[in-house]
Amino acid sequence: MALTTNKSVLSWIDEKVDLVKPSQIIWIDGSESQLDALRAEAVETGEMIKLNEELLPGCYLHRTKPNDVARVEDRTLICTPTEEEAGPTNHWMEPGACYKMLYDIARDSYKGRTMYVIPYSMGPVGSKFSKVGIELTDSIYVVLNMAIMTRVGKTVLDVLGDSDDWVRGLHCKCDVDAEKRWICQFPQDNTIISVNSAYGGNVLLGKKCFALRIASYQGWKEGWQAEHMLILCVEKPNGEKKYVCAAFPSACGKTNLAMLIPPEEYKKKGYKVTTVGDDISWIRKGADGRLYAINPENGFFGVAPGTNMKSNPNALISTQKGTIFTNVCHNLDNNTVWWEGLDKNPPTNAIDWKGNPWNGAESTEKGAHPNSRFTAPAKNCPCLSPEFENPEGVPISAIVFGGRRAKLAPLVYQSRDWNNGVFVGSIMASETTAAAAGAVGVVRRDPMAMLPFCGYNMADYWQHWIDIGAGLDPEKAPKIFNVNWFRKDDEGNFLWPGFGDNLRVLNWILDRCDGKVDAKETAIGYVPYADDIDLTGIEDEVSRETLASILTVENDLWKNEVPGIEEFYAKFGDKLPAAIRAELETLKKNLAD
Ligand code: OXD
Ligand code: MN
Repeated sequence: MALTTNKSVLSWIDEKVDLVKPSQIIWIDGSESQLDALRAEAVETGEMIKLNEELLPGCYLHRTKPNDVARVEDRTLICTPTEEEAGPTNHWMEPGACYKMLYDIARDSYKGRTMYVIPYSMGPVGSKFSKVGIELTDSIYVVLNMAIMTRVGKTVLDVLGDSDDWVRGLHCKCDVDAEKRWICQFPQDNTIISVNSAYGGNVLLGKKCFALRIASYQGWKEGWQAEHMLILCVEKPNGEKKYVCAAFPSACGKTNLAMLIPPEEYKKKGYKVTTVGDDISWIRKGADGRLYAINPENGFFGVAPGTNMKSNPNALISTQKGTIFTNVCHNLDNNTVWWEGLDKNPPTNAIDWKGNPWNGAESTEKGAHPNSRFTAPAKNCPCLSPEFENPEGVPISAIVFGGRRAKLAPLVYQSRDWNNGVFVGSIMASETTAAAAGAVGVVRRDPMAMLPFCGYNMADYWQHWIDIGAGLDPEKAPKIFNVNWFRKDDEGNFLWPGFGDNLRVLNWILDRCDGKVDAKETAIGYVPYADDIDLTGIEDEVSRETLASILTVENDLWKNEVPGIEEFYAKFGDKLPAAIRAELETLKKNLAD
């Protein structure tokens, strides 16, 4: 039975029912009993495997088709009326043509199947930050993942009432045919359609599709921001809490930074780090003139390989109950899961991510897919911030951008002001690693880590950043920084230990925000004096000289960087904001001086 009388909801669902022709419709009410019945059904059909209840209570394993293991950027479309609205960094299709293509694929695809109607809230239900979505899906796996990643159920529809302000989402698993796989966003219609995939990033429509692509467009129109940023809190020994938002391209340790464990000396002094979010921030101005952020998600969709008790104990502990694992290795000896980098004892009696028998002592193949995932409830996280559910969000002191650069960017630098900070975000780039297909060490531009996630023209997005800053009192605006944990020596060794020691850098950042520490002005912005970063406890690993070397700004290297920036900016033609162009001219001038 329908859980709402909202006409816009009911008529849209009727239309989609006519299109896909399900044999029955089930509304997800958010009750544990309903979710439990779905879990049982998924186990019965083999869609999920129930794991050891004693070791991993409430946990399940799912395998996707081997052709369906990651987001598909070249099949992700932004369907705005004109190509210019989508901009040069997005794949575009005219909405009419795209709807026709998708409807032809989706038509009758639910025949003999159930349509699940998932009402969900991105953000705490009823918060002024939050937005409602409805996802139609024919996959129980999607329902159960959405029930972890978002707030689902009847209460969401009660809050929506008769409003038309909700995001339409249609997911059709179809035949999981990679040739007919499309992930399409229609920003002007508040609509997302995803066909022929069953992999999380493509089908959990609340996440990348809504909370970034559609929401970035909504934020542009409504005066707020949806960003690909974690949110963490540094609690100082005096009890003061400071919140930081940070954006990094993938494979730069975002989840690890969000759940950072302070070094021993910091712990002893009373420092604590808590997590508000590990992937997405929705940011808006509060009544006091400061910027506030929420994490619109309710869980972590994290990469499993490499997660272990040393790299990220908080993430690992988060996965020990109520978690869905996707494409990891199944240890048959104790009915648990394993992945590369979990420990040094791969199971010998196991099933790999493709569903084949696997012996970790002998096999040269991977047991878990490199992009295998855990979907874990945020409430499991031992370091979850008490402000996680705060409907008012948390006040942001600093915004941090970052990337992986072996030589160029210093360990940390501060932008001169807001507009310069927007420029710093716009030139973000990372050197590719062996983890992704393609050449290693190639610079990929990824402004604000939003390249695959910005739902409109990136030039308009940068202008939106500039406009947000213009509406802030500079005293109250977050200060903007760039970090690079990945500087290497000539032999290719990392020069900074990273992980928990990154708190030493965060501490300098927060001291700068409070005006407590001086900095050296360079061509690109302010860098720390080497004496101002605390090395207590790691002096053997990082000498003062090494630290000084990774704080250097080499003007010659930066001069070499400029043509790449200009080439990237040229794609935007006249739409490039004048303020951004002016920042580039200032950089060139500073480098020439
Ligand atoms: C993610 C991503 O899965 O950014 O969070 O790709
Ligand atoms: Mn992400």
